[in-house]
Amino acid sequence: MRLSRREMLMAAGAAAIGDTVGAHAENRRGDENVLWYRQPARRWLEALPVGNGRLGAMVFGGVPQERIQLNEGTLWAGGPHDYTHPDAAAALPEIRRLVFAGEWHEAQDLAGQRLMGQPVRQMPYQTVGSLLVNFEDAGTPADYRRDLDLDSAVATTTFTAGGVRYRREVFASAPDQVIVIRITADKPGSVSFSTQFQSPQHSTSRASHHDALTLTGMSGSSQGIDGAVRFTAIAKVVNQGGTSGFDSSGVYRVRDAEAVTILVSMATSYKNYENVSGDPEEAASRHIDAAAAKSYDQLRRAHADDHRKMYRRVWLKLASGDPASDAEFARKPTDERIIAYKNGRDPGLAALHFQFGRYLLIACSRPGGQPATLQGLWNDSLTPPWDSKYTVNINTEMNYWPAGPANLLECYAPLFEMIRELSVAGRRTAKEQYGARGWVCHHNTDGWRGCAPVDGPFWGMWPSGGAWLCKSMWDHYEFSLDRAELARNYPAMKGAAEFFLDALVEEPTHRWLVTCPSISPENAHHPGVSICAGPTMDMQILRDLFDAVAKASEALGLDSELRGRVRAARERLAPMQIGKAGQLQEWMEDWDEIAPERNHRHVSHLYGLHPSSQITRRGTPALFAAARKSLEMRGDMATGWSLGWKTNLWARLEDGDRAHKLHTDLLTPERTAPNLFDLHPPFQIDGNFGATSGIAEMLLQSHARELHVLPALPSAWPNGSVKGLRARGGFVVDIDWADGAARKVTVESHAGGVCKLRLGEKAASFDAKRGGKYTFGPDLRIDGR
Ligand code: FUC
Repeated sequence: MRLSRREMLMAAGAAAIGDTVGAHAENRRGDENVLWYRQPARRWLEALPVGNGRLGAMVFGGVPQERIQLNEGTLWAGGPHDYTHPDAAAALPEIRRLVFAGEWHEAQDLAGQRLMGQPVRQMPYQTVGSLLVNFEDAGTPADYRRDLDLDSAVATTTFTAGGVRYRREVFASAPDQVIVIRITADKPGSVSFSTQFQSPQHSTSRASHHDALTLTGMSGSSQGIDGAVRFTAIAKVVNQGGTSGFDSSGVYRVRDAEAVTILVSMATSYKNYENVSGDPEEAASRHIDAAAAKSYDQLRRAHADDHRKMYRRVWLKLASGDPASDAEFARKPTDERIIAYKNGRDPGLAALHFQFGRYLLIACSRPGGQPATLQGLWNDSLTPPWDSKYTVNINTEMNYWPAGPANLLECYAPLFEMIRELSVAGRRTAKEQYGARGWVCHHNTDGWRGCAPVDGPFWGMWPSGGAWLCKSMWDHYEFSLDRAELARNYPAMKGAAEFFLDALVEEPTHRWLVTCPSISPENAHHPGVSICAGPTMDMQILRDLFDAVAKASEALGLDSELRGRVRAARERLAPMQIGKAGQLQEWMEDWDEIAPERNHRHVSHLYGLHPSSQITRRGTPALFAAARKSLEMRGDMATGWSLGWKTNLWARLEDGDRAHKLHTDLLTPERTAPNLFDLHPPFQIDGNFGATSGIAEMLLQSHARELHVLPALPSAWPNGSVKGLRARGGFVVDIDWADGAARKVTVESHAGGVCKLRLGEKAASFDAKRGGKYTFGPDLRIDGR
């Protein structure tokens, strides 16, 4: 590793290291983008996440021992596997008959025997282990601080011990594909430690030819399928001054150094869901050698520049009418702010929570990597909750809700890659289990792109997961108008539609086309049974899918015959219906009031209100009122992600105070960990992304073919500004508001075309030029072009 001039000066003890930014003084915008703490993390949910889309780490900031818990996004237990249950299709006619006859228990039992995947559970995403750094003679620390700067994506720990000021910085670099740990002190020769890997995997640690520690192992077996993913982690220590090397007992030690950089590289043999023949040692070595040829400053600058290209697209400032109170909250450490948040009286914390969701998406979902799992990229276990995989009956989709509005469209890339893979893997499931063309994916998938129903029929007998995933492809197009990306994704969308054209059945009473068997995700309509025909959510999802395929085929000039067929099928789907209580019915029958779990966390039938736009205030007022009634009937109390969804739903209902109340319920210690990770509980990252999307929906909506500015501004945020939100139609919007009303709105058009702008009951349209930027005052008059 070459040393830069500044590093050499530092190594000579010539440069003092500042408390917060110090030698790396940067254009920071104050603490509003920083999570910080006065003590080290005692448990995983206090540690701070860094990630580059493939490599993830949780930083504990301990004084005698630093623990860096490590993840590599492709380390899945088991190996390539197709869960399809062959010949399941033969049982379908009888199951359908039983469902239409109202013999749900019999239908559900038969589905359990004949339709479930083999095996009936999928495989978990797993941890690599941890790198431990043990410091000698650390003494009692003073002036301790640990923080995560969302703007530079660097986790920093500083403290004074034995008269020496120590500083550690940790980041996960996307340009250099390594995790970088930098340890410095303000007195020469003060950095001494030993380091080692620790892993719950079957693995071995050894000294390697890189003068480094190398951990190699194999992912665990699961569901009777042997672990087949080989992995390598390399930690290379580069010290300035002092001595370093393996001691006689094989421990790597650094003594009396001025400064040390530890580079951590990880790779696995996973190439894709069918192929695990990669060479992890080669890949991990390649990245470590390339990074070791650069100075710490170079690595850090390249990392921060790369991260900021995405992060700095959006800035958010939220303020109450009481600047002194806002400032007092802002001075508190993040964990104390979460405890104090009860009444939602800290708008700065809501803004930090919004930006943290954006930070997490950048850190865990980058082109070339895997999509965000239930825990994003961060998991310290071999057997995490729900296997830390992809639950596609809400959770995976929710992870990507902020990608459009919060201006991070490229974060969709791994999700789209997964959907394209599912569109291949799910063909066999469609054929064998339904005798249908196209492809299908049920309520879960994993690293092996499982598509068959799993976990038992009550939860798994739901054929619409793949169709819902396809909505994100159409969302991407609506936000970006990027036809090339649409063309890449269209075959998967088309295949999903083809499946339903074959697999929908006519229901006997109205001759509507419906899914059967299906469920309204995870909710029983009668005690113990969820199996049914044509639940409202399926019909809404299919209306969106057929619509998207018709519009996409038109935009791409393809498949006019198919377009006609999906449009015709769309007209015959069971309609949304309003029940006796004035609610939007969750099922084809009016069962909402007799269903056993009235407060069930899933609000599936409200998909039509959000994320879909089939229910709008001005377009479908009766359904809009019914959706509100359904949400009232469900009540507010829920798990983390459900609160996140309800925040979005209340925002779409244009009730800012209620949306704010739901977000406040989410941002309390019961639902948010000290490190701001969402708690179902346990930790599930979807609530973070749901919250970020929900706040965006409170400030700007664009689903009803207009840019609706401040549609659901809560009274708790009378003043504020947001810069860089994206809207459908290729627009980017900045808003300044004061005393609860917009003062200035700027609309930038990336694609040109008519733009309709709404502010409360006032609306105005104008022709936007491609690249044009337009500013409006509160009266919606253009201030200049
Ligand atoms: C669905 C939800 C659970 C949990 C799990 C990962 O099954 O019903 O609440 O979020 O996914």
